[in-house]
Amino acid sequence: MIWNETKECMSRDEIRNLQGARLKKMVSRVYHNVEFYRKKMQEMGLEPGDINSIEDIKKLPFTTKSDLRDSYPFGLFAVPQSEVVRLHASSGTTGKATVVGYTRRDIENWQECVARVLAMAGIGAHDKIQVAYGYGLFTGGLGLHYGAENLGATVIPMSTGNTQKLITMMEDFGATAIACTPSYLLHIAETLEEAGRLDKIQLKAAICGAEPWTDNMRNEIETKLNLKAYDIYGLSEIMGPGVAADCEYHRGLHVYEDHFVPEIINPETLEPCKEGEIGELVFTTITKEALPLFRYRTRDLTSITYEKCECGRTHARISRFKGRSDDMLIIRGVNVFPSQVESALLEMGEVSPHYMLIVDRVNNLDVLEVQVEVEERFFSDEIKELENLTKKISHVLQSALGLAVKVKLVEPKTIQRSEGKAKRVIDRRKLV
Ligand code: DLL
Repeated sequence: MIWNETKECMSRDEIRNLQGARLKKMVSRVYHNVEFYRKKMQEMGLEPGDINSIEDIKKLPFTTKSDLRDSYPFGLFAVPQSEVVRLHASSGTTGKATVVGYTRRDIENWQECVARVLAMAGIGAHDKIQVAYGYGLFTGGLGLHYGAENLGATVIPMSTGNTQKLITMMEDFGATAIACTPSYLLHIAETLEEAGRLDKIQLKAAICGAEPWTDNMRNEIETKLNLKAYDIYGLSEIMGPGVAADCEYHRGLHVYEDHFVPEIINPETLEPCKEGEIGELVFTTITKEALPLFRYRTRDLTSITYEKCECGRTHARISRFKGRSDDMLIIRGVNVFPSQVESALLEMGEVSPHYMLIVDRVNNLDVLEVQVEVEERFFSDEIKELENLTKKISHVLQSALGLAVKVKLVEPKTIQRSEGKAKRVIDRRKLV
């Protein structure tokens, strides 16, 4: 398959013309099929006929995660349910998931984008790739899986959770590539090192993403495992993994602009940022059928360049992420909002609303500790009661967050109070 020449090396004019034509069609379809957007456009005095070129994208309304949450589960879908072939979901601030849907064509486009990412990393039909992102509602596992199959590679669908088995299969099957979060890959590397088995593996490429990581972390991964590590970005609302990825030059992530139109805005003023200036990344989907979104505010902070890359690709590139403009934490690839912890704790009724999230990286794995204040009596009574409450809270939080959590109960007034905004999170992870 010739990914490069046909789709990734168009001139800037060709890209903009293609985007304009696709945007025009998309806006008209959405106006007729999605009440939410029709109303928004009507309020702004906007009609589909007002969108004629890519420059007109600025006339469209923004979409936020809370718009998706408010229309839970399918309110923003633009096709009848019979055309939806897959659903995925990611966690949201109030415990309700954000639901995303795909038509058959959406899945085809998704697997093509992921196949491009893998091809850019030098992976092909002769490779065996272990997919060690979580399978299920999270888009990581199945997203990488279908992309790799589309490319013709041999997929080993590991999912997460059993590092020893993963390592055994990596050796026995002779895996040549792996896809997982960068922190998990470092953990795998350390486990291999401790077992003295680093020389037994044949990995040559790693496709890492779903959480922020730095070039230092990339160097560490590459040196320890003797492979090349590539950055893959995406978010479920827009598609999942494969919205953007980097090439062998690592000069930013190429955005698949034939499907997603990126903009960088100032998150306060909502005005566009200049090329190279850091701001919030916003995406408009121009080919999505089931869940097309106008100007979706990702909250991810980055900058953009439209210069052609040394590799020859012409799509816009975004720099590695500088953080988020909201308070979402990403722990082992799972999105965690402090407010989710709060509502889960408060629903239990037995604990005070004073809590603190402490995130750390132990043996390269992110660990979340939740400290919760409980009544004095728990410390004077039988130790059993304290243990039972700890277990109960761990259980409640694990099911609310979809993540194992260490719970530490503390005495009243231990957690620092604040008169202004409460500080709920201590993030001790240093991105090495
Ligand atoms: O994390 C999709 C994905 C799966 C991407 C596997 C890459 C690999 P969500 O769970 O919806 O989707 O989380 C999306 O994760 O807005 C970013 O804040 C963060 N994120 C994803 N990739 C990267 C990356 C998947 N390469 C949120 N670098 C996004 C930094 C990333 N942050």
